[in-house]
Order: sequence, then C-alpha cells, then structure tokens
Amino acid sequence: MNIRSLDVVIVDLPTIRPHKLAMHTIVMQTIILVRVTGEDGLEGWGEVATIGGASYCAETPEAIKMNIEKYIKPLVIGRNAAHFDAISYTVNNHVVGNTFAKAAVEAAVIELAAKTRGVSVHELFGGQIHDSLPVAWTLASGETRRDIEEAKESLHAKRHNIFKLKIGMGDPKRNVDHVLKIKEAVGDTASIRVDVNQAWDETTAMYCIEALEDGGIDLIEQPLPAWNKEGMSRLASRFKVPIMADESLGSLEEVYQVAKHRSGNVFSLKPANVSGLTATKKVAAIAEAAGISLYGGTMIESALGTAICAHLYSTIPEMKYGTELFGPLLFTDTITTNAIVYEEFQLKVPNGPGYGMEIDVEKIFHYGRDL
Ligand code: MUC
Ligand code: MG
Repeated sequence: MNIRSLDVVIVDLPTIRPHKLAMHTIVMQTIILVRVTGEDGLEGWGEVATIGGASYCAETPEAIKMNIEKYIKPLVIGRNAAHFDAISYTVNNHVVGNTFAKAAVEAAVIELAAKTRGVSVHELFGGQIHDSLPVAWTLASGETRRDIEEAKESLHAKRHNIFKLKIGMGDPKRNVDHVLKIKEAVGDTASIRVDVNQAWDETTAMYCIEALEDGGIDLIEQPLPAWNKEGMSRLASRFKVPIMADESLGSLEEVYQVAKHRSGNVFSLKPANVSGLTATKKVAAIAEAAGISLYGGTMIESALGTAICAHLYSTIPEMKYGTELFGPLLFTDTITTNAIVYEEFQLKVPNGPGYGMEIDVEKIFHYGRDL
C-alpha cells in the first residue's frame, strides 16, 4: 500500500501525580503522534514519548515534529508501507540521528503495512512468543510513605510486583535510605529496582550500590552518565547486583560497544533510542549473542505507544527482567477508545490489525497542540 500522506501532532497528557526523575518532574507528558494514510484511506499510527522537553534527551517534541515534516516525510510519501525496512534504510541514508523522529514514523509505516495485510504487527516480526508481559511500576512520588502505599495497593490488586524507584534527584545517601525502607516494607513479595538516570559519579555509585546490594535490591539502572561506559564496566564487574544500561544505548553502534565492554549486564530496550522497532530487534540480537539479559523499557508512552512496544517485545524470546510498559496507568486520560489490559501482574498484548488500538480522534483534538 503506497503512502499518500503523513501528519504529525504533539499531544500533552496530564499525569495522575507528579513523576519525579533526576532531571525533571513530569506532570504533563508530551507524546508525538504520526499518522500515515495509504492510497485507499487505511491509516497507520505511530508514537514516541519524550520526557521534560530537552531535559532527558536531545530531541525535543517540537524538533521531532519539525524534522519529520521537513526531512523525513518527503522520503516516505509514495513508498510502499510493506517495505518498511527499505524505507528506514532510505531515511537513515539521508537523516543523521533523530532516533525518536525515525521511530515514530517507522511505527506508523509498520502499522499501515500490518493493516494492509489484516494482521497484527507482531506477525511482521516473526510471530508472538508471549501473549502477555510482566510489567513494573515506577514509584516516583518523591515521598517514602506514599511510595510504600502505592506499592502495597499495587500488590494487593495484583497489578505489579516489580517496582522501580527513581533515585537520581537529591542526596544519594537519603535516597538509598528511602529505597531500603521500601524494600523493608514489601520484603520478598516484590522485586525492588532503582533507576539513577545517570546522576551519580563513580565514587558515589560505589558506596550506594554496595548498600543497595546488601539491602537486597535486584537491579541498578544507569547509575553513571551515558558517556561513562568504562565506569559502567567497572561497576558491572565489581558488583553481583546487575547493572542495567539505558541512556548509554543511544544507537546500534553504542549497543555493540556496551556489549563488547560489558558496560552493563542487562539492556533496557527502547525503540525510540535506536530509531524504531526493527533496530530494537537488532539490539535484542546483539544482547542475545553477548549473553546480556533484556528488559522492556519505556519512555512513558500512551496506550498506543505502549502497544507498539508490547508488540515487538512479545516477539523476543527471553525478557528476563520483564517490562515497564506502565505508561497508560500514569495518565488521567487516554487517546484510544480501547484500553490496554493489565491483570495478574501482566500486560496483555493487544491483538487485532496493526497494534490493536483504536485512536480516539476527539481526544487528540482535546489534548493536541495547535489543532
Ligand atoms: C527511564 O529512564 O527509564 C521510564 C520510566 C520512568 O519512570 O522513567 C522512564 C525513563
Ligand atoms: Mg531509565
């Protein structure tokens, strides 16, 4: 099916509570939606989410929209969506970087390709291995008591038994204390992990990780800045608790380097970091070949973006650390008419043509910018 048109819209979705990361507190999450329309009117939708404008990564929502419209769209119009890998090859030959922009466009093209054949996207990636995926919740209210309450409610509702704590903001020792209090409150009923979002230097990481390891914490995500791959290697070989690479996996070439030098023994998959689903499958292959474990990361996408990630993750044999596709649960509203189902500590991978999600156009007009 040849692509006739491509549109981009920026959407701001309010969150149910402030979500505190090292570099930004999210109260309004910005997502970028791409719609490609085929010659017979069939539509494919793509999404990427960003965190805090320019504070999490170099691509801002406004730059993503502009770069898609000006530089990527002309390379995609008129092409056959079924050739999505060939289209990405063309785009990569003409556009440097811009992995978020490329990921949003590729996701839309892939959905159009799947809908043209009347199949789910996971079928285009070799078929589903998992029909549901374990899903973590991020405790990031910034208050120990509230986080413990959130964790206990979640366990009781059988929604999550994996919790990730954002501890990159503020005093490291107090943060470690906060984590250990939560671990003490939930005991062995849940897996407690931390995400430092690059905030520590190596010496801070040494004493904090030691205390976290002794306290029974299961995973340490991106303790050092993305550039400090040598430091990450030293931490990964020094501690028994696994060190996960997230922000340091900004391209396939970086993924290879991180694998080769073991600058982390778990990888967080994120389609937006590496320009989309096809590249994410390659990240999984590099990790598999290197004996590195996988985790299905998120940039806190809406229901559509969550379904996009879930379709791909469902085709990857071993996601040892589960996923954190909790995005829709953090928002007060949704841009789809159907919801992602969460039950028994898992996310059910939506089925149906494409990603299995129906866009609610009225909601897009409500939350979209400049519409
Ligand atoms: C990140 O660094 O992993 C994912 C969940 C969350 O709370 O923040 C993001 C980004
Ligand atoms: Mg992270």
